[in-house]
Amino acid sequence: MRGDTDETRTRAVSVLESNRRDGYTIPSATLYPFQWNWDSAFVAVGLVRADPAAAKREIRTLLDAQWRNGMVPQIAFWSDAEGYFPGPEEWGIAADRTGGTVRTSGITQPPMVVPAARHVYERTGDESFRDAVLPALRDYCEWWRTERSDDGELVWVRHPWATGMDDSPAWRGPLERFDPGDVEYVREDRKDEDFAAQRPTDWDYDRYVALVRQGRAVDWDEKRLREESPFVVEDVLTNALYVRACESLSEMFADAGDEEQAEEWDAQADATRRALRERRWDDELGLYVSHDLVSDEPLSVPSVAGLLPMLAGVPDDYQRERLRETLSAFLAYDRVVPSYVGPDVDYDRYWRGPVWQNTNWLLERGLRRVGFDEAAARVREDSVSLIESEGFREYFNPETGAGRGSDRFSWSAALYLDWTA
Ligand code: 9YW
Repeated sequence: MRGDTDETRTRAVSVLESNRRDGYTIPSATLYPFQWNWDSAFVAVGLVRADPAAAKREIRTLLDAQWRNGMVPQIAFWSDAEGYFPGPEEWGIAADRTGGTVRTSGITQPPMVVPAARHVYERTGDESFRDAVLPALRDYCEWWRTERSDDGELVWVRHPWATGMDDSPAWRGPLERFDPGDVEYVREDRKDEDFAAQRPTDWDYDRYVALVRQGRAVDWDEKRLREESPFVVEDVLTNALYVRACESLSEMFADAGDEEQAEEWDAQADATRRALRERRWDDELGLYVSHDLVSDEPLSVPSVAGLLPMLAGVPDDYQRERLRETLSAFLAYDRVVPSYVGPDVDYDRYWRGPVWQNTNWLLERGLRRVGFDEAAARVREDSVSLIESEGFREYFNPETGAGRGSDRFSWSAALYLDWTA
């Protein structure tokens, strides 16, 4: 078996090499030809096992795209490439936002880059890397709490793409509430008919595009968007990763001897963790749920995102036991973990049911943190075997195990390197 694993690892490294551009890795050569934020973070986590210098560079290039206000954008358009919509013109971000380094999209993604940087630092022990990235990482965490939090505890996002789980059924309610009007555009993400059935629907896309145009119309003015956008959501996955980000920042500052900053970010992690525990628990579903800040309503759906606060040490004893029960619904599949287990589940379509390697990786660590070691082992085993039988696919059908979406997908290759190290 180890022979097979070694051979698959070699292929994983070659996928990452072929998806590498100048200092960063694109998620997929056939689908996503630029640098994506949390994709690069997951790539760095795995790449550090094979090529530590490239892992450090991956993170530094992403941080080079940071906006002057601290936001790290979802996409950095480092070079011209065909085949993706919406490109830089559609986003219409003025170059002075980033200090002129690069054009970007106008939203962020879950702050995985902070724990990823810590992971890379931990594996390499490279203090000059730590010291070089710490100020940018701190500015990013600071941006979240000043620009993206109403109460200094939970943080919000204003586009489904920013959650990393674009067409999660959790966003249906808020998206139903607004009429996108007659939006004209040409999708680039549906390469053939089979593939189209595995991608978000036009109904979803119309709203994604309308939200981008709305942002551009007000020149991405955060205050106006907070007041006017129909989509303002405290996403449970983003908040869980924000806690991990603040914890990671605190640990790196402590390591660098800056006790004051270490304490400050530890306190922030604590505040967000407590808010998730006390305000975002859904006792009926037995997991945590996102919250719609426009209608002030919980978005109660059984999404894998609702299990991820385990990663941030959120559950109290009662919640932990309820989560154990909830988990059985997520683990009752041939191949785990589906991204969603509620009504209208679609096992082949994007974030409406398929298994993803990145949420599996986060969940495995979450399960270990709360002591569910058996479930964690199952998640790891299935993740590895899905890749060994289907290749580095973007996502997988939990009932049949069939690979779905694009192939030679970077974070699937990278996380395989970490799973099997
Ligand atoms: C998009 C790149 C991104 C991922 C997201 C995933 C998808 C669509 O692809 O987003 O156009 O940004 O949902 O998590 O980062 O792989």
